Amino acid sequence: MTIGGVRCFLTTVMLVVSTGGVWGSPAVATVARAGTTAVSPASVVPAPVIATPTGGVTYRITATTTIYTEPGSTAAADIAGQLAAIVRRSTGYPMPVVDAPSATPTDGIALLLSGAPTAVGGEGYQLDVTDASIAVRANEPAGLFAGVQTLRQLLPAAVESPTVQPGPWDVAGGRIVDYPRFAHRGAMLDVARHFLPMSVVKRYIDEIALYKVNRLHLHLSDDQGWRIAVNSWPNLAIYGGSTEVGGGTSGYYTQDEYRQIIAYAAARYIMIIPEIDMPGHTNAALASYAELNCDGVAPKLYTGTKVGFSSLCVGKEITYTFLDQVLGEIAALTPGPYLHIGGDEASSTTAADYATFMNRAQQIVAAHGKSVVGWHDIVNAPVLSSTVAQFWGTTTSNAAVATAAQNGTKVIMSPANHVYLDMKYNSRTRLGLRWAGYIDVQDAYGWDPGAYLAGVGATSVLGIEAPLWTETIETLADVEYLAFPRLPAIAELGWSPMSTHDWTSFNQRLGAQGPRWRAMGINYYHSTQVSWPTGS
Ligand code: TNX
Repeated sequence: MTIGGVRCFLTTVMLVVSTGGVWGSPAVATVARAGTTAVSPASVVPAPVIATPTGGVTYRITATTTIYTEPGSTAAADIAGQLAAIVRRSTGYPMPVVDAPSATPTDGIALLLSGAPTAVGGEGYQLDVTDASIAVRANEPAGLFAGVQTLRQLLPAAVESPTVQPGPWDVAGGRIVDYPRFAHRGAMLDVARHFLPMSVVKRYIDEIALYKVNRLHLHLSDDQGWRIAVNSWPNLAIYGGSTEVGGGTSGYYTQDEYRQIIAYAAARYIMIIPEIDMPGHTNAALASYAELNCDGVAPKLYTGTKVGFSSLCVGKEITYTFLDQVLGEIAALTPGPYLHIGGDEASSTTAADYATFMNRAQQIVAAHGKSVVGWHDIVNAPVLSSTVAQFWGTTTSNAAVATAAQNGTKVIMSPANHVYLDMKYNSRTRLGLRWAGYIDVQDAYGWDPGAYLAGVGATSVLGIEAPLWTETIETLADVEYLAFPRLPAIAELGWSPMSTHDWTSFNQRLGAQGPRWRAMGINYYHSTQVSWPTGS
């Protein structure tokens, strides 16, 4: 099979899967004991499209290794700087970053924007490891970044350690040619139910970037809190952001902090998608401004966990002034093309009001130059052709979503019973909820986003997203416990071709991440479904 002039080694992919015992398990077992042994290319998560090892060949990073980058590319230099920072900490080597002397460096690690197959597109890459050098080649910086995430996983797990480790630092020889299945590979953090400070968001960005996630959706407002400063409506953050579930001390991001989050994410090739949920899930806003309520009376701040009791006042014109000003400020702060306007569980808004409201809200977003993402409830209103629906149901058929998809609406797949990271793993899980069922790793991994929802084929699917709602989540450790190991499983569904989908091989590769997470200090859940190497 040929795509854009490049042979697609489907048979090779099948070989990788079926010979996982040769390239997978033994290497995984060795990593477990030493944490410093070269890792097989077959251990990477998400599974690469093609991974072809070169037997008996190893590249060793030493104190004299240089990182070469595409001359004149500040993006390549920045990516190299991030790689160097990780490798310097654990190896103690200087790892200088310099412009590549030629298009084919004969030593060191090269990050180059030339020579990649056209078929890997903007986010893919080719990675070659010989005994003399490593070369990551991509068409765009995003592809270089993805290739570097693969390279991190090819290095011994101890490379992620914050302190100097003994080494050696070997990378197994071979070639990887890799590119994503879906454009949208997302994670979502609900910073409204419990506020998560910028440091936690940045750390989560680092963690999801390693698995080639390229979208972070921030759920910035809900009944319990408003989490972003809006200059035209200052009480939203000052008053509406003053509490959270349980009533603890809370907060919000200043606009400067929000910009910092965007820049931090952008440097890791992650787009921020901000969500202001409406017309329901709006108690924090209604409590902050009496005039937004139909009866002109502001309700109290809310610290419980019920849903569906609040609604913006659809019949008042000030509601649309509010939308225009709030969404206008957020659009101006956000470089990405999307504004998420929620739209879920609007049970206190009539169907007719919901349609009226969503119609105007979509026009307002369009007037600010952005496209709407909405929870899939939005397809119950007329949608613009640019509006994207995020499916969060627990069934495999939804007539309204299927009809919308057939009319051209793109869908982000977030089936709650597979990807809701706030669901408990099992009845003994201390954190999380259970309304969509227990979700262990096999449930998170065992489905196909392109063939899941009846009438919504792969071409209608923009991608996949794993939301983490925070009714029961308060700290980074809580976030990590629910996200790992399920987030990497979901990330693989977004990136890897279905031809690589195989629980037995995935289980080995996922287990091999355990020592990495230990080195990174990630508080992951030791699911009994995963073959963790000894000691991880
Ligand atoms: C449903 S999913 C919600 C959220 C809750 C979540 C808890 C969706 C669009 N709405 O308001 O936080 O369940 O799992």
